[in-house]
Amino acid sequence: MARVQLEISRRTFLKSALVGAGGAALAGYSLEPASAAPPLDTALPWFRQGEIVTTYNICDMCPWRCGVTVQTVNGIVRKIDGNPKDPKSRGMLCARGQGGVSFIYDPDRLQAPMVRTGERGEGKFQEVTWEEALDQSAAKLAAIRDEYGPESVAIFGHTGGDFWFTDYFAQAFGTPNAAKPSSSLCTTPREEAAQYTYGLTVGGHEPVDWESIGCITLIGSHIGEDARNTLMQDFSNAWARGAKVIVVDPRFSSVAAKADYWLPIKPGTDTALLLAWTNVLITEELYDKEYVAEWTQGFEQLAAHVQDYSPEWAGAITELDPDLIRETARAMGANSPKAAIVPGRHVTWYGNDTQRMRAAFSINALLGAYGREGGMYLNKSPYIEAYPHPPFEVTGSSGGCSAEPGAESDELPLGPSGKARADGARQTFLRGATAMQELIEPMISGKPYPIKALIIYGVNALHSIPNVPRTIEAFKKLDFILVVDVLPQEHVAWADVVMPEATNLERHDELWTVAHKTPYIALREPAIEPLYDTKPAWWMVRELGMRLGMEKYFKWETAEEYLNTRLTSIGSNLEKMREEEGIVIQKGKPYLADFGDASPFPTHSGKIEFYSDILGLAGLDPIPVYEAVEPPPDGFFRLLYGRHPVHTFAKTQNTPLLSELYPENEVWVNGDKAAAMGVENGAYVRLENQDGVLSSPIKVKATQRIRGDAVFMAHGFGQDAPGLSRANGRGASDAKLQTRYKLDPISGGAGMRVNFVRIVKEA
Ligand code: MGD
Ligand code: MGD
Ligand code: SF4
Repeated sequence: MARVQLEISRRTFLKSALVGAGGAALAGYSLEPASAAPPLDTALPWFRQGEIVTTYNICDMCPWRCGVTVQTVNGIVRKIDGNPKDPKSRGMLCARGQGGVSFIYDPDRLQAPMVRTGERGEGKFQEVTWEEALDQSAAKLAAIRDEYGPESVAIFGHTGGDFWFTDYFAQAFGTPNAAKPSSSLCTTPREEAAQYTYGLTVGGHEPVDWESIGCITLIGSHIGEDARNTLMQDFSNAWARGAKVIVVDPRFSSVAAKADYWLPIKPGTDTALLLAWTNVLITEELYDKEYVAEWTQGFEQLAAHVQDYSPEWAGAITELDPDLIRETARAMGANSPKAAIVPGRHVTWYGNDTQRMRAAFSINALLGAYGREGGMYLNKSPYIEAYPHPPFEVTGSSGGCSAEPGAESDELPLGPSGKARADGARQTFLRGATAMQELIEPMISGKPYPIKALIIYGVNALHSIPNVPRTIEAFKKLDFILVVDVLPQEHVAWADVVMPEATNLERHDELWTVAHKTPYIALREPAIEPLYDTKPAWWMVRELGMRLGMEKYFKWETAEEYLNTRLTSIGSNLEKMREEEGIVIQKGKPYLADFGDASPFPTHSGKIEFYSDILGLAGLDPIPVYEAVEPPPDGFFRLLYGRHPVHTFAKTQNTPLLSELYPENEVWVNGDKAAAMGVENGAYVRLENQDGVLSSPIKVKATQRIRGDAVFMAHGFGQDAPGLSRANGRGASDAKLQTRYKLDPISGGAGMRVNFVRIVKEA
């Protein structure tokens, strides 16, 4: 891939002293913002230098979104703390949340709107006024809409403000092709599995009833490295209380070190383990018989299905001791109903992921956990009305390309959700469920219909979507690319127009409404004025909408007006939200008992479905079946990847404080394997994948904490973006080694653990 640079010729006046000094990417880091702030009296600590102004916000350092309080003195953000009233943060933050101040004052930030002057990918831009950037973008979008229809504009969105582009603007503009990586590259299989099993989604906040859980099972979910604040608190409390912990992971993760049982499973074989656990729970009668009789259907079929799936059968497949399989099933059964397999979050692994998740959810039902104290509670959404805009052109979820009327296609089966959905058998439809990676191909081939323009809002497109060369091919073919970001990330170099956004601490946003045990609504309000010449997303979509003839959707002129209108429906407004410390908490209905005689499970049968007629009718397995995954070729390891505690995806590697804590990633290699290959701990190697793609150099962590058939690396490094003065060229990228993915036929999720690497020693 050609190395990109970000060259900016400036012709607009910028307020920033740093920009005035001449460069977009200045070396060094100062907590002082670039805007004209009053000189600081360094003899005094910050909290004595002026009035402390507290505002309420939602952390945007990762998608978990803890509620925070922000303390500002003389227009400078000094401290972010967890909002004690917020059900997610409860007054605490993780390291990345604490890094939020240094994220907004990163001097590498995008500072003004820009238009491309060189070739796409060269990274050559000229700064322009907002008028020019908006006029140019609107003219391009209008021309493409008029010639090819609104569906020919795709929108990729993530991060805290994605609602404005991916939901509001997309629906008003009329494109169904809006997608979020947090769906088909992350959670879609579990959401689909939950709907086929319970008729309910898992939702953004996994409903594990941590307060009194007795047995926690984690499958490929590594709390502590996956550093979601609330989960770390909940897990620690449950562990300190003496809850049993079972961890299934080919790697001895941080949480495995706290477990009663660690099952170092052969990668890709989890469904076999789950079926064997089901077998033990049923044959040893450890399941909750009353619950199963009252709330489930298909038990007889399930029992017949798993009768041959003994621990010995699974032991041969998973390379786990059959006695350990039996013992762990018994530990779950002994704690029923206060026992659950935690749903996990990033579950797009091997392309058979919905069935694996269904096998896990069936076990939770056998344990009688769903809707029971100490198991899994039932999430409830908070009550608040939507903004009363006229009906949108496109509503509900995007069907991606397969949503085109009459465009059901075997070649491109999976807009949102695969075959079952194409057969019209789905009960609900999630907008975010469009399979992002499936929108790339139509940009190249024009089939089943062309996608000609792409808006990328807060998505790190060259680090989050597998098969990077294909994405670049698509970038080359598109007629127009608009990027809205805060940093000069790698994909920014491919934009025609760049719009720099104000960060979460500099803007209002849509309300954060969280389905939860205690449903709640949280506020994001600015702590300071936007730095540089940046603007919030709500303003950008309104300005674009007005230029595109969409005035009827933008009767509100400011975010405050929009938010106040919504808040009126719960008898509140922005001022009252502030008095309530930024959070309104409502009452939930977490347990079955809260529903009286009614069923909380909106499936066809009104029961939890071990056997899914809908999947069966669509020609898919009605009960999960184990399917072997392709093994690594000789001399290759399976490439596993995941989170590092102080970084989020590929977005914080340049954040000054976080970069200092962990500047580059390492590749975990089994110690015996490393020794046999003559590779030393700490040595730099390259990884070459099955398609001959070679990584940048990466340091070896030789350790007995990983099996011999896989290697592991933290996601998000190996960036080729010269505008990122700290992250550029550090470590290696997992995404670039993922030239392949396997599509889940039910959810449209992209299984990314199907790539293999060999170790190439550096000369
Ligand atoms: P990030 O790297 O966090 O990941 O996919 P992404 O959300 O694309 O990218 C966020 C982007 O938003 C960055 O470009 C950042 O600079 C920008 N940004 C930050 N703050 C703001 C803001 O306030 N406004 C705007 N406009 N932009 C902002 C995550 C996705 O990736 C997910 S959810 C998962 S679980 C998958 N994980 C994963 C993996 O582990 N490995 C590989 N190889 N691919 C993966 N893809 C998926
Ligand atoms: P991963 O980080 O992908 O997923 O967090 P998780 O859902 O916990 O974790 C991968 C784990 O699965 C690793 O421990 C790996 O060894 C193991 N594994 C690999 N293959 C297999 C297998 O075949 N079977 C089993 N049983 N295990 C396997 C993702 C979550 O993290 C998400 S989606 C988000 S949005 C948040 N992002 C985030 C972040 O960016 N940074 C930090 N620090 N925390 C985060 N928390 C959240
Ligand atoms: Fe912020 Fe950490 Fe909470 Fe994520 S888990 S929202 S980074 S405090």
